[in-house]
Amino acid sequence: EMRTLPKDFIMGGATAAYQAEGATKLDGKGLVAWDTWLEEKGRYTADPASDFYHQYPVDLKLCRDFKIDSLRMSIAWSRIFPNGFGEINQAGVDYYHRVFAECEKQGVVPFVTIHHFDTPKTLFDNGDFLNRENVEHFVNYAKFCFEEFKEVHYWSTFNEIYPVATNQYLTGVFPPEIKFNLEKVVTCLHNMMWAHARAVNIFKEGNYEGEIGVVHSLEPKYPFSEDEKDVHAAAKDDALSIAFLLDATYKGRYSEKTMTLVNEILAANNTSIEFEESDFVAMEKAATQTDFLGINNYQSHWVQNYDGESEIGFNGTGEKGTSYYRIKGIGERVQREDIPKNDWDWSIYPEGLFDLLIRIKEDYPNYGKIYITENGLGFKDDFSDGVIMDDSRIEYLRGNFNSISKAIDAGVTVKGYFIWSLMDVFSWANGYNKRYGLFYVDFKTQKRYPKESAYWYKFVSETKVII
Ligand code: BGP
Repeated sequence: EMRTLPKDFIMGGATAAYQAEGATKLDGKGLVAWDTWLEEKGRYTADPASDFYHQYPVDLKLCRDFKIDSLRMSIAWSRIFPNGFGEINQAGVDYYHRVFAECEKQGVVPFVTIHHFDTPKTLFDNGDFLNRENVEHFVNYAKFCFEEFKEVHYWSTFNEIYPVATNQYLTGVFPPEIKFNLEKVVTCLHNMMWAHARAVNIFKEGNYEGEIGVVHSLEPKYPFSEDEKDVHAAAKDDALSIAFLLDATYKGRYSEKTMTLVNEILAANNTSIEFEESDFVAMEKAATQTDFLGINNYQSHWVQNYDGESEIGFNGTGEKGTSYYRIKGIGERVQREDIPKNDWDWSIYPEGLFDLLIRIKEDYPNYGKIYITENGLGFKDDFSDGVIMDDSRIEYLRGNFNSISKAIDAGVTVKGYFIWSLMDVFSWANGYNKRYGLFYVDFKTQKRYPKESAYWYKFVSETKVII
């Protein structure tokens, strides 16, 4: 028997400014660290990406035609404030008003992320979120957005705080390429959660219309075996990557259990952390008035005990089997042979999403409501004469939708889903061969082609039956 979704369940598509817009230097946009970093690497750049800067009417028309109710997108901070603060670039402000007007015209609801991996370069070079001055700049930028873009009624403060912290300071696959610095990781996590809280409080104090939340990347961590040491390794990985952020979001401080594990990780890396007590005042206030949790979930991990030095193998090319992940003081993430993976070694395990949703309901009963803000399958899609038969993506989606449907039946409030991604976009650390879109993008001509999955998605959106 086929499962269903609630009638009012939102079916959306997700994008991010830097990955979709292109036009990285057009109309007064300020630089981001990625611009220079990618040029130096020489592998690929984010120009023109999917040219959303010019193609947004085409993409929004596709949303309408394929029954995509909502577009998750982000505002590029450096289009508005080229230097991160101070002088305003009116062309950038006007651009987003045009995009939102087009959303309105096509009946597509914008879900807007304020920060999606693209801090203006001046602030990034000055320490990004390790520097508490930049928290002030972020909060002012967020406030500017609430005041200016009244046509937006769904706001996310940040996209994926944990990947920001770890890709920048643990695995080093994002600029500034710092590796294994756990002190910076935890500082970044905390400062961003404090910044998030302050933005939420401003939104609520200002009585702006709509909902505000945060988007966390949440990838369940299971022990690889029942061995006590593996159980402990998984608990530590979970504490840093999941509990730390959910505690901050919904309790406004870190629970003793979480901090014991996080302190153990820090101690193993010869460091420690102290927080400013006053930060928790803003965080506790925000915890009671956060409207929703955005969940990005692609995969799950199995963790075993690891006693050696930290070492990372990052698969950014889609050469299957090239990744490894071993972190001193945490553990080693290992593949389970019986669980399928994509070419980038990401496990395909829809049960993980179900477990995660249940866990949130149990551990954070004040979570409000959940939107799945990203989920999808990275795949080297086969393009033949305009036809893309992406059955593995459909199968992936079906599994995850079934998990969501089961979780809803078990009492979890999940109000919508945004597939990553609406159309093929630029992938930060993988470039252009890792495709996720419902719409195939020929990056040379910028022509869009609906994949088989787009027709599947349309059917599910219309009927709410998971076929
Ligand atoms: C999330 C990001 C997205 C997107 C996605 C897919 O971490 O929020 O911006 O990139 O992952 O990841 P990737 O492009 O690395 O496959």
